[in-house]
Amino acid sequence: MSDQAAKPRIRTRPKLARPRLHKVILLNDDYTPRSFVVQVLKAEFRITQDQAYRIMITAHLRGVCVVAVYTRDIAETKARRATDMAKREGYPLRFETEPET
Ligand code: TYC
Repeated sequence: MSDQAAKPRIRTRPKLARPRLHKVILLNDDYTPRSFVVQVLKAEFRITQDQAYRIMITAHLRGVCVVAVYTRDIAETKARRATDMAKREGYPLRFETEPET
């Protein structure tokens, strides 16, 4: 048998854990108009009118709705931009982020 036959296969590149994803969560409030919530969702997240409406109405009825999941940086940036967009118009609409379990 050849000396080179049974080379152990050594993993030289350790497996990296995938970065944890973070949810962007839309919070309901009593003041922001429904149409404005839909407008913000469409502007900041790549979703259709229909998807935006469903997300808005879910938050309206249940108090919160997950909009999408991203890596932490992107989730935080989108939540901040969407919340700021509402703030500039004087609405209390809020988006928060939370790590996925
Ligand atoms: N509850 C608001 C209203 O009745 C509409 C609304 C929906 C606001 C979803 C925020 O995340 C929200 N005008």
